[in-house]
Amino acid sequence: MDYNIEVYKEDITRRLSPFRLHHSFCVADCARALSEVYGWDPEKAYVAGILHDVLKEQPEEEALAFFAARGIALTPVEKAAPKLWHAMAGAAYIEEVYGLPADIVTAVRWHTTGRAHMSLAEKILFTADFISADRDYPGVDDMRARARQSLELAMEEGLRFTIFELSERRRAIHPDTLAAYNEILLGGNNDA
Ligand code: DGI
Ligand code: FE
Ligand code: FE
Repeated sequence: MDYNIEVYKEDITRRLSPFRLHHSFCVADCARALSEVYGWDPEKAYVAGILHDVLKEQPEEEALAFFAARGIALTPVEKAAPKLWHAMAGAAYIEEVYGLPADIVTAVRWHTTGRAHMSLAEKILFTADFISADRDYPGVDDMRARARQSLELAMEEGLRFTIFELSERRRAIHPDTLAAYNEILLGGNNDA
């Protein structure tokens, strides 16, 4: 499939601040590199990275109208966490507007929370968002080392950090975040 990468770049350049634009390019490069190691299509990974935060700076009222128009109902946790909306809206947007394939769409859809039974594409984008070149939190180099060993190792640590931070700030943890964490922690697909 041919991807109109120049069109996607124009789209994010129009929609995102310079800071987040730079982040998107870094995630795209990182997702491509991880794909070369772990075996997803590097071009798809680059596209997913470019577009993963495409609606991150969409005004909240617009996001809510976007969901309402598509009959997408938010759970109470989602209603209380506008930071989760860009993944839900972004996935619907890139599917509708660009007709992108399901592996790219689901990678964008779950790049913020993760979920149980993640695909390779989902794991690669989720991990790339944590370790891209623009990230500089304490411990990021350890995260990069983990990601070279295994995606699950990096994801487990990333999810633990997210759950810790959110609980410190008295924020709700999305069930998909917990499902992703529990599955990796227990070492496989442990339903129920
Ligand atoms: O879009 P980015 O900033 O690059 O990164 P992201 O899509 O991973 O978004 C991170 C934000 O999402 C961060 O502020 C925490 C929030 N978040 C992630 N998982 C959960 C969550 N917020 C809630 N309330 N619950 C979650 O499970
Ligand atoms: Fe994001
Ligand atoms: Fe991001």
